[in-house]
Amino acid sequence: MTTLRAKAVLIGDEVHVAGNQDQWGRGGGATSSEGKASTTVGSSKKPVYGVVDFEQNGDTVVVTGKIEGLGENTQHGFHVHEFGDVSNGCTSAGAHFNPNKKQHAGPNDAERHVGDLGNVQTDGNGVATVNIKDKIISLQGENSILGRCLVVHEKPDDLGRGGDEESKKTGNAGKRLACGIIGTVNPEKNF
Ligand SMILES: [Cu+2]
Ligand SMILES: [Zn+2]
Repeated sequence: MTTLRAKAVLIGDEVHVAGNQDQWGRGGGATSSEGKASTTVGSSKKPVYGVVDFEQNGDTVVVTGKIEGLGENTQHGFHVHEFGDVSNGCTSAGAHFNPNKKQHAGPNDAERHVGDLGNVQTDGNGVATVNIKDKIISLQGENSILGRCLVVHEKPDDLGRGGDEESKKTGNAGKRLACGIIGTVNPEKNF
């Protein structure tokens, strides 16, 4: 049996939005204080960019990859969101993937959104190395994350322990810095 694999390329929200801003006058996901997306992209700040691989090993999905352009020594909420749609930036990805109508929590909690993968931690260069093993997300069946969106946030996910209402919905992870659609990969090619 071939191993099920998938991949997501995370691209900054402002880059997704840049294309439709000039053309359509929309700009829902862009950071308002920064003005037009092109100025953000052209600045010296490194855009957020990442490649994340998924491999199904029995009931476990191994998630590995690197995301750069984040803050230095910071934590960032990391989730699968419900829609594989980035047409209006990461906003179009919708809410956390939550087919069973549960409350938001952390990856090790019995009750959680399927998409709740917790946080990624960056090093002193703003690079997060992703290395997660999870038994709730899947590359097949009801909990399949294929065709959905992987999102990395501005702030840490409080894992549902923030004590306010928003904590049980989003973990107070703030803006969506970057996102990418989780897609199938060529099974004959090693990543
Ligand atoms: Cu999220
Ligand atoms: Zn959640």
